[in-house]
Amino acid sequence: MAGYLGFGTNLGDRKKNLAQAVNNLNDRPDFTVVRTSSIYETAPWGVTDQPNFLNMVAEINTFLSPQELLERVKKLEQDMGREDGPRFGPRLIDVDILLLGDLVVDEPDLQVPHASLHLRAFVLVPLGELTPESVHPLLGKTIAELTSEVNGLDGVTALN
Ligand code: PH2
Ligand code: MG
Ligand code: MG
Repeated sequence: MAGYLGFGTNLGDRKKNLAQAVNNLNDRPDFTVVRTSSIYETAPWGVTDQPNFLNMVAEINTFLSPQELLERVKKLEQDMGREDGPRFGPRLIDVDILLLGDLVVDEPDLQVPHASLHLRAFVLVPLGELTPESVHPLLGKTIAELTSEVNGLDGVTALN
């Protein structure tokens, strides 16, 4: 199934953290990273008194179930040395499941589409670069439409 993962980092060597996360995920037969968006420098959202983030989105293909995928990304975050911190606070690497085809998952530890996807310019801009016509299965709007309605687009700048 085709899906989209969001990556964020605002601690350490941020570019290296993104590259390491993508390479590590790709390193398995049951999982492929098909393509990645540009990398964006983004103003911190939620808790504003912290360093800027780098954010990007990857299109993936996998036969893993949503829960297996969640376990995989949580393990990756831990293997890379992410430590627990405050909600919305600084992080070495954050990998969020954004979309999994048309699937809707609503479990205590996993919501797909990601519950805040439509509120975050730092997610919508890179996601829209890859798949502007994908429709949010709960909101019935395309990623391009959601992007045109979101606040904070001025805080999202492509690198290069
Ligand atoms: N992640 C958060 C909180 N705030 N802000 C930006 N710009 N990028 C993020 O990835 C981010 C954030 C919690 O996951
Ligand atoms: Mg997150
Ligand atoms: Mg997360």
